[in-house]
Amino acid sequence: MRRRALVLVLVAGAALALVAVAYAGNGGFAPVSPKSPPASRINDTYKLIALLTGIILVVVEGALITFVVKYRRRDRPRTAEGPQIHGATRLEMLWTALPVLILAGIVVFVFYKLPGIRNVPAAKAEGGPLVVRVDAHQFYWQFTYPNGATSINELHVPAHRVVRVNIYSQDVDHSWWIEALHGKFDAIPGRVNHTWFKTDRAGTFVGQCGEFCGVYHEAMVARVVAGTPAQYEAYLASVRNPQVLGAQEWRGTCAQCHGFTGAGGYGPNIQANATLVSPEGLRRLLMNGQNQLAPTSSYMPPVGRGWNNAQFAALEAYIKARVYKGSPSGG
Ligand code: HEC
Ligand SMILES: [Cu+2]
Repeated sequence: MRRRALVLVLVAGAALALVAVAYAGNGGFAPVSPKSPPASRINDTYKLIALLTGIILVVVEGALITFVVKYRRRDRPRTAEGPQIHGATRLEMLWTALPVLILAGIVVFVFYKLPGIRNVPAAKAEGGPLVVRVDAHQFYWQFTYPNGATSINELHVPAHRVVRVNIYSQDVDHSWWIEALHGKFDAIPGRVNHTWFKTDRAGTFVGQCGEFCGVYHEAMVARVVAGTPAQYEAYLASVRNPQVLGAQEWRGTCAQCHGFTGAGGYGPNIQANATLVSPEGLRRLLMNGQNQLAPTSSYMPPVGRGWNNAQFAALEAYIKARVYKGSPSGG
């Protein structure tokens, strides 16, 4: 009677667990569905390994449970010895060879898929891939397009176009990862990594910095927005506008620590800080970072390292127009 109740509870528990997974759809249980060739090749590899390990799990656990039930003690005395079996050559060969074959199969499959994940297609028909530079910063993503325009946290591309991403870091290790589009690639200071993608549809694909990089690591969310070629061109033209760029810079970087109005947060209140309206002082601060103001142990990273003049100018103009509340002449 008690045993039957126990079995019932276990079965109900297992059923609930499965229902939860099914209901959640893909609630983080499996990888997101791929929308670009490298991601779908990675996904194929995941599926093969999941299938093989799934079969192994069922076979091994099934045998274990069967044997536990079948060869249970029953009413034999506790001290009774089981039969002493020695040597089962065929079985031993089998359980040695099979894992070797399975592992070899996985290795072959991975090496078969790898070139399609790593090598950027030549895309000759479109005049070569669209090459975009990604700079990882504490704590935002910066994108530089072939015409020199930049954007923050949002990368716009034409859908169905091969995009090569060159990945740089301006400070510490980060990791560039848009799960639906490609694998995870580290952004390492002093080194350039690259990956590629080609979205199979228009849409927005969200990614997250994949390497813990400091206090606002979790805020390093990147969006890849794929649209028509005309939408892409229009976006490039829009970020040429210093006001748009300045707003992106303020919101994507400074506001994170100083608040949207500059009233303070992790970083101090800077609304009336004279450095904001001193172009040289501001550049020095943004290129080098700072850790001086007592009694705080918080640190401002060199958020503007690698910026060009247009980027600094756009930020200065935005700050003057929208943030700075001190005396107009500055300090
Ligand atoms: C990761 C958090 C962070 C970000 C991002 C950040 N700051 Fe700071 N900021 C700080 C901290 C912390 C301090 C105080 C530094 C210290 O202790 O010296 C600071 C100080 C400052 C100061 C005061 C310097 C002084 O000596 O009075 C100014 C001005 C400033 N930040 C402007 C900016 C601007 C402009 C941006 C965006 C381009 C920005 N900060 C981005 C954290 C940040
Ligand atoms: Cu990061």
